[in-house]
Amino acid sequence: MNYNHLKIESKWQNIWEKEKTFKTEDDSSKEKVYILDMFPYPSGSGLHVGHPLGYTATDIYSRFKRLNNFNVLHPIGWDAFGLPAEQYAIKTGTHPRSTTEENIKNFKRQIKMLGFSYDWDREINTTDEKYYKWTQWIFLQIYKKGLAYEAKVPVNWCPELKAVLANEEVVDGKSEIGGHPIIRKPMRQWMFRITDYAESLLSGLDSLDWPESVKELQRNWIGKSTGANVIFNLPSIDKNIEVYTTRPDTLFGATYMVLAPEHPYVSDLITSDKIHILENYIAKSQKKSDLDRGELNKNKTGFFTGSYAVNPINNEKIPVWIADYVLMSYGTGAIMAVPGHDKRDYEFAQKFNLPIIEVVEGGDVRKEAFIDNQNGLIINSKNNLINLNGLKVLEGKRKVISWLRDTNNGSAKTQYKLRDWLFSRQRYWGEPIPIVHEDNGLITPLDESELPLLLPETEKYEPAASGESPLANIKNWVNTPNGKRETNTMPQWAGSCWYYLRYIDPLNDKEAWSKEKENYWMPVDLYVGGAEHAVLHLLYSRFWHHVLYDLKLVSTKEPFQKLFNQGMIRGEDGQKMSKSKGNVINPDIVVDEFGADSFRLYEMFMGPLEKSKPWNTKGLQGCYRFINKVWRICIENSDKISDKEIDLKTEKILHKTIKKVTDDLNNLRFNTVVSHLMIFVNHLQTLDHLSKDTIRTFLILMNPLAPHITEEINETLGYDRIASSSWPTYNSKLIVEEKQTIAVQFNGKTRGTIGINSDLSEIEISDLIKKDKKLSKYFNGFMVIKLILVPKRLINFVLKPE
Ligand code: ANZ
Repeated sequence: MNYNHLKIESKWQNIWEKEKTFKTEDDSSKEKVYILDMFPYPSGSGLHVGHPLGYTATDIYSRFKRLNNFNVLHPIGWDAFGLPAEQYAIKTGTHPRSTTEENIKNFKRQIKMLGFSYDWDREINTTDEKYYKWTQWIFLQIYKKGLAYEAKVPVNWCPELKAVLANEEVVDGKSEIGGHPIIRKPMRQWMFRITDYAESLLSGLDSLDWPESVKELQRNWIGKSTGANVIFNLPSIDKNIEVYTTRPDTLFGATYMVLAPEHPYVSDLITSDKIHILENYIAKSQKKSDLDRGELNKNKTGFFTGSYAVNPINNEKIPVWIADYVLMSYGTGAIMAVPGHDKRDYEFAQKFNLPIIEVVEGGDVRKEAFIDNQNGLIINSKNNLINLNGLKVLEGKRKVISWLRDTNNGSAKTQYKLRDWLFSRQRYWGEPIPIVHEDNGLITPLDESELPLLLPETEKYEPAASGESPLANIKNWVNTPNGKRETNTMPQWAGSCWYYLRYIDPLNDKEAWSKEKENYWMPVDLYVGGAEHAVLHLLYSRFWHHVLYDLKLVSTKEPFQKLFNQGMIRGEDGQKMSKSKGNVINPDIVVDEFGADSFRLYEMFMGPLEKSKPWNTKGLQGCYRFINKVWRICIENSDKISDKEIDLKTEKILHKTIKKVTDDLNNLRFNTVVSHLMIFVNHLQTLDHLSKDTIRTFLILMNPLAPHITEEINETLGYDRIASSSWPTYNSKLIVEEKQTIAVQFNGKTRGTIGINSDLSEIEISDLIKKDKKLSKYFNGFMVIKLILVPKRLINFVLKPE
């Protein structure tokens, strides 16, 4: 009997589907584990090999946990609103729904062919009205809590796409999709007050088991900074103006002031001869994004207003300038410029010949080194009101802040970089926002009983000429007896902000989820997905969750307890896979030729899950040969298998294998799991006699990774289904290990030694060496092309430059 992967795999997939093997019960007597994938956007090009990397990992972990008697929730669905289907509709007239349905069909076929153990009864689709009814319902809860508001804001307007894009959809002043130019244009929008949750989103991170790098990205995005607001007087217009500074200790070094061109005082401050300069300047500034004005701004521009401000600490008059490197959207839109210690101010002062005063010791002011010198001592900062000289920066800050407070010249202030979330889009293919603008001027949310507010049917998907969404053209939908419907729709982020809650109770038509079930299943115990979602998706969904928590609609403050980012699979040539490079691997072809089990095993064997790694057909073939070997040993040579007991050596190896596989699965170290299995099979190959029990135990260990072939062999041997069996345990007496020291060589040169357990595999030894303080450096800049292990003596890495 030859190994026929196509026959075996479709047989088991049909059985699982028919018997609903992986249906999850809301059985609260068992310990639960909620294992979540970032659900895919069903694009026209189908699944790429990166998707199954994460999905295979979570599938293995889910199967492992089920065998360990956990009640596992492992669902899948479709994040199916979004721009590509809409653009396709504009081009071809095909309704986005039918494009989306087609794509989902293809994705589903591909996911099913890989044998993933999802509970398909919980499948969700963000574009399904039964789903988006509740997305709209959550919008209403957020609105009623006072966290949604309308505002006229300058937005990224793309004349070509006729759509407003979010900042993250704009790259270098061009649209991320299509690369069309973007201009800034004020428009009425819906905003979410995510800034009210800045502190909550920041402090919540501390309790999470997430990669430190992702937490750091979120912290930077929220961008908390502490400092002071300082009040300066503007004698020419008899007004006070506030500036925000993180360095109140440098107040004696403020030699000029800068206002953002949009600052409300600007028009009062400039002398009449400069009005036209201002108008020109504002027009130019508004074409730039905040990023271009701030961080990326290398050639600073600006002009003098002709007016002066009075520095409260020394009563000196400093000139007031206008420049767009100061943003209206941050702090107060005005700054005290300290060119001695701020790089941006330094560049500006250099260009316009403004005075530079050093107030923190740290070398020559004209050199880079003095800037941001937080460790120096304060100098040049003394008068009859206050003396800061000799203080450290931190002490100086504290002293100035209390002086500001005591003299009513300012106060301590905390700022966040986080901006309110622009939540509306001028698109058709999104959730309608359940709001009516009444003729009497009132903004009225729909009653919950009126949900879902359905997307109206149309055949024209072009936005209105005004830039409003295509919905604005559908008059009989827009007009209600008392007013007009909101025509903006929600961004694609909306559906993915809460999908993990709907999986808990996907068919509930009375409420978004039942409290009881939510209480049992939340939080998500393991969330696996790509690092590209490190900031926005994870921040937005955490924001919704924090709000829902405050509304007592969910029982945990944070939604995702543990997060894992899988790495990227690159092309065989080491480059990012892309159609244009012709290096894309199509999973359909791989599965057809080698089978899902080999594919799954190979994706795990490629290397640690979090690493980015190149595809390698030879590696895949190696896994296919391994699977075939297992088949030969268990099926073709089955005459060697009997009920007789096995020898002690094999028994010991088996128990060590159980321990290692168990430990590594618990720690998501799937690549080493594969190598433990391979080593064990190599040992089996040397034996004349095999015990049926040993084979059965081995099949269970291998089942999470290669579920089809293991169930097939298991059935042939006459055992109950693995899917309804239990994970094996090991006898700790059988796994005492022997220590030994071996030499470590790189390209044949001995660079040190390492102490190991005698039964470690090549990969495990190599992992240890890569983590070793002294030895790991030899890998820098090199890749391993070959590994030679001489047992008990040495390991040699053959390297070549990367
Ligand atoms: C004086 C000063 C001296 C500053 C110094 C920095 C260093 P973060 O850390 O990002 O919060 N600033 C304030 N509002 C601004 C705005 N609307 N546009 C551009 N820049 C603005 O940075 C806060 C610092 O950025 C503030 O502290 C201010 O410059 C500037 F040695 O004030 B500082």
